[in-house]
Amino acid sequence: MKDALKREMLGAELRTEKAITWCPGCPDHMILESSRRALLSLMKQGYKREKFAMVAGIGCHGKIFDYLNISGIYGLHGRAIPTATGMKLGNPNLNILVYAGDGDTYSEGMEHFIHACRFNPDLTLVVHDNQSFSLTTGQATPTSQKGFKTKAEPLGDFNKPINPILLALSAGATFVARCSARDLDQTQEVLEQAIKHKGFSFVEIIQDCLVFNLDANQQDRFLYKIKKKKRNFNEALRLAQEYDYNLGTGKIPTGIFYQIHRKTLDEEWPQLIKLKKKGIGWKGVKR
Ligand SMILES: Cc1ncc(C[n+]2csc(CCOP(=O)(O)OP(=O)(O)O)c2C)c(N)n1
Repeated sequence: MKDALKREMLGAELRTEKAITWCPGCPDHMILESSRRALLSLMKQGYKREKFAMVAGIGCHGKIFDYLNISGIYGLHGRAIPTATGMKLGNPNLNILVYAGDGDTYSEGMEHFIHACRFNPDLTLVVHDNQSFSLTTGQATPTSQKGFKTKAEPLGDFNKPINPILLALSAGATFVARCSARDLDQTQEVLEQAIKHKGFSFVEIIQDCLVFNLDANQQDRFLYKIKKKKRNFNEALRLAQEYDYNLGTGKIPTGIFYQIHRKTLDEEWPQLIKLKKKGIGWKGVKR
């Protein structure tokens, strides 16, 4: 009885009983906390807990699946987005969050990322971008800074990093934002807006890896918040180019770069529109 009560209380706070095994001080803790606060705030605004679901990728970031108390699926490395798209098509009434790493999203899962920007499924993608494949002990990802030395790249990564904000904009994403994990208030606010957005919302969260990419820790002085306003596409493109993901150079704008309305994947599908209106999932089961 005591245990059941404890579980119920943890559930109400969206926490679980699992011991958190992220490194002390890892910004993944902060992404968990800003997500928890965003969901609790949305629940106060009328969102139902049982309508939230998540898919997590594989990596340090993916452990958020064990700590945030909502339903979902632990995905495969690189395949969190298609898994979430399937969930959304199965039950168009869910609000689905996808938690993925930069390795997960921009390396193994790059094609899914680009097509999600194009197809516009009504999902929220949260990328924990620590500029390294951290769970596998720190190899370079597509956003690692040029020259990043690792055990696998002892001479330094010779590739130029991609710019995920620029990529998402050019692929047609309808909501594009960047936050710093350490800014819990801004991250909470942006996550709420992203979840409310009808369509594919992409939230890139800059975070440190305290163990494998120490250079990525020195970025705070470059961060600044962009004005909250409706921005046209060219203005968003210009802002996106202020930071090229090579560390120690340029300003790093944070906030919502761009938001536009376009029909979502499920709005393009008449069968799904019907199910959505009835509030039921694929098999006619009331949810
Ligand atoms: C298909 C597949 N490829 C590779 C792996 C090995 N793998 C597991 S975690 C991981 C690194 C994850 O890096 P990232 O997505 O950046 O997340 P982080 O650990 O930095 O949070 C890799 C390469 C795997 N599990 N499955």
